[in-house]
Amino acid sequence: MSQETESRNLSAPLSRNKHLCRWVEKMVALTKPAAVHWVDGSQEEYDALCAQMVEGGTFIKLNEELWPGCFYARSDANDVARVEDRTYICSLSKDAAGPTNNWVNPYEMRRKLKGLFDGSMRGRTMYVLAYSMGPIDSPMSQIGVQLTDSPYVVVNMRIMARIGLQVFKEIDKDVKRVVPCMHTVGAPLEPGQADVPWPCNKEKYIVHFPESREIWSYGSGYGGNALLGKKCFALRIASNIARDEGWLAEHMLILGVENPEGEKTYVAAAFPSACGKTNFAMLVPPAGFEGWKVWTIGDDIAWIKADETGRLRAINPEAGFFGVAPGTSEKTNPNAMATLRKNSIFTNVALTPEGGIWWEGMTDEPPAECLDWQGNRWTPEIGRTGVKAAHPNSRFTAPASQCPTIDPAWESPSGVPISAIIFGGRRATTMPLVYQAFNWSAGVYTGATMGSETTAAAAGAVGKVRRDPMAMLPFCGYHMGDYFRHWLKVQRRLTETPRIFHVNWFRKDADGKFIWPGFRENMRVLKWIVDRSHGRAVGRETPIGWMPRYEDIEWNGLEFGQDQFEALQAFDHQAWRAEVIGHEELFIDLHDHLPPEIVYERELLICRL
Ligand code: TSX
Ligand code: MN
Repeated sequence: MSQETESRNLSAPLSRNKHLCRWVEKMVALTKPAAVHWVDGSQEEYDALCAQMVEGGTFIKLNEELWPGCFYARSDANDVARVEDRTYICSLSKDAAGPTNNWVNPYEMRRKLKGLFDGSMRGRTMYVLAYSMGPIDSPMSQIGVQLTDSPYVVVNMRIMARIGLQVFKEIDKDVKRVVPCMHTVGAPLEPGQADVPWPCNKEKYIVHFPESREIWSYGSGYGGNALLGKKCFALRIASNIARDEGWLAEHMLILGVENPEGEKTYVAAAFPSACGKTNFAMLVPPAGFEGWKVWTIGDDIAWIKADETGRLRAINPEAGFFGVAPGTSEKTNPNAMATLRKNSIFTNVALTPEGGIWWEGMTDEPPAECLDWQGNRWTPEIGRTGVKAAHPNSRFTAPASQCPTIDPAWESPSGVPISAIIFGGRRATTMPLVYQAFNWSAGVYTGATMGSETTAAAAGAVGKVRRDPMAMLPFCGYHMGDYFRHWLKVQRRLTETPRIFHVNWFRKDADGKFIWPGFRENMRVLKWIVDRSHGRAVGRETPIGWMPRYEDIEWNGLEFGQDQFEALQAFDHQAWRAEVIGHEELFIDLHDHLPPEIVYERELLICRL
């Protein structure tokens, strides 16, 4: 530890804000930690926390030659993913939360949480972690302060957000409202009691109070349950703020397409899980696209707002990638591999004997031997029995600044202009490779009805379409019907409306084979989307929207026949009749809040069919 950090009194407040200091005191009295540490966000502090976690067994330092500045963690087997059934939106009225969120009366929930948090940090250090979602100097940024007893959370948040002194300085300016975030792993230590590598509680509560803009998280140290800036703040709380202020907090990647003339077009895209969102955000153009470049702004969350001229602009509120590791490789995503080479944290992947890491799909050949995500010996032979070396939801936490394709404007305080919005899903049938919705409200309908076929990884019947409107089903902090209304309303602020598209990389032929090669070849679809967004008249009208003809796609560098393309884009009347009936299932749940435009768009679609 540096002289400076060593000599700093960690429990001395780093903010002069009276409200903040009083709240911290109150929460100390409630949770009764053994110590308080105001997080300054320095490298020295980060290094010290990592060293402390290595000492305590939470972290293993990876081989410095192979993985410089990287650490490895294994979570408790009961704490490996977000817990949707333990996630609550505690609005004053149940109706405001809607049927797709869990709701408990906020007074009742506060009473429950008070009991759970009482003494919950005994024997541990409470970290006072100030963070900014979005660049410090951006008017679109929002500030939170997370009180947590998890040093793992602190170091992950240092990668995922802007934290520490710079944020306390912002708080002391007293211009932005601060979202208070309480977090405990729910594992107090009695005097003399030994700690475990991954403390957590089998009872978990991930609670949002949308009116008072508060987050309370109990019992988990993993991902979206514990890194409260991400799903809890940047989506569930921010969607409430955005609804009140007239902007959009979306579960979207942002990328920029640069053509050989240097013209740059930014698009935002929403996909449900297991569609390769991070891969798309870091796309490498294929052969035949020399001079083209895809730039990455973000891979998960977009805050989108109309500027004073009526154009949508977006920021990525995050500063890092918390990506699913399995399936990430030099082939599927070389830019992600380059990003996570150093200064990254790996959770629940496999550990190799030389102090490296591995996961399914990282290399063609698995290592001869390693330790799996639970610390058990793993060999390819064991792998053949179906035992995974890495947990399917294992993660890397990596700084966005290390991404080779990170956009020069990724931290621009005013964001980047959005020309197109893409929705997508994993669909074996019905959905063509790409189509463009006729207009904004038809596009909102497309987003509202999107869905993905359940894969083996997800619960439920394999092959059944699960509706996931705008990929926001688990992340919208209020009634989904009101959310659609808000989307429709946003158009009134716009002078230039982004075009809306739907893509599907996953259509299969009669033999069950993927028709589209996907990955880098998706650039060809992206080019058509960019062309359409600039108003270039390439395509034909169909009942569901505008579609490219074979000659509207750039095929240079790929052999893909017209017949294959027709199969990929085929419009199947019968399948679409079933599709619109499927839309109704979701709408029935939302009917009393469903905006009339959505019902009208459905009628129009049925007429066109
Ligand atoms: O990420 C994917 N993308 C987007 C890439 C920019 N994946 C992986 C999804 C799991 C997270 C894809 N999988 C994509 C895709 O476009 N397409 C597919 C389906 C597919 C898989 C394999 C092949 C072709 C398509 N071909 C061979 O393996 C040879
Ligand atoms: Mn996500």
